[in-house]
Amino acid sequence: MEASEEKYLLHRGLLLPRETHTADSLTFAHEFELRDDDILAVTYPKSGTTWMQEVLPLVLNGGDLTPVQTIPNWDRVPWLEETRLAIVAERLPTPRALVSHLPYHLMPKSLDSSKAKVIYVSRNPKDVMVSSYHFHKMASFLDDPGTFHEFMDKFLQGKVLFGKWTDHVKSWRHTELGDRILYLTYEEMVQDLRGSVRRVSDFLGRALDEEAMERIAAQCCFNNMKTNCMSNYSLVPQDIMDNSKSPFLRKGVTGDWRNHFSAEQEAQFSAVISREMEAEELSSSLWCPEPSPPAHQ
Ligand code: PPS
Repeated sequence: MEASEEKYLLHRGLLLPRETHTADSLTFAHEFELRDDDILAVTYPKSGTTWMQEVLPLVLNGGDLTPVQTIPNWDRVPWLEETRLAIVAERLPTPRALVSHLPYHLMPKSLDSSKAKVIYVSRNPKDVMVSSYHFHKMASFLDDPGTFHEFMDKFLQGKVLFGKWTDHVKSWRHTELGDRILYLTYEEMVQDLRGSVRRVSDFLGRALDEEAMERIAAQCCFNNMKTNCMSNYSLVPQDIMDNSKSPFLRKGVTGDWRNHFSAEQEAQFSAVISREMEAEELSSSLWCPEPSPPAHQ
């Protein structure tokens, strides 16, 4: 089944939800003047965006909880490509933190000409797909996902939001950004949140004492974010995002794909992803992170 025109905008070959994207918002993003001290967290959808919208303001404010307790995530760390940016851009504090789902080649020119920094967060594509499948059930501005298998076919063909996962990850592995880009994985954030926050603060040159680090890690843990109405999308009207169908902060774990994929589906999925990542020099553990299985059952 093709994506509905009513719900999606086609932008440079990518499907984007009309609910939050317009031709104007995409032009605004394209022409956006990034500043040297801007920070952009980039993700393929369902890879840790909301998490970074929590982590970044805390790191940039030395662990002050005020922004994450008083400003909804979409205004506190807005999406580069969404309509809200034009509304809130002028009042963003400096240094500005933004998020984006765009591939590298659709970044504004100012990314190259500025010294803005990028944090690229990736997640195991099987868990990305599972998270996205449930998200499609609760978000009325997206097409119904159909069966899990139908959704898997669409995901592998890139007939989903922001196109193919493999294209996105590859585009951000080959940039001219040098030491201006930090690669993080959702899996390492789950495994060691404090260590991940430390990597972010070191990358951004923000010294944080142990107490601030502790406060940030506590604020950003799944259970806390799940109850933070500024971060859990409960402020969005239910007819747009229905948390009773599937909460936006759903499980927050690694490896949930095991509860969804049959052995055949897993084999088919992995074969396609491996083939498309074949030319990458990276080992599969880097682009397809998987926590080690327990030593014994
Ligand atoms: S979106 O729609 O692209 O902005 O979604 P995104 O925020 O990238 O991804 C949503 C998934 O991230 C999980 N999440 C977290 N996991 C662990 N800890 C914390 N603090 C956290 N915050 C968000 C969220 O639960 C979604 O994953 P699933 O697997 O569906 O639970």
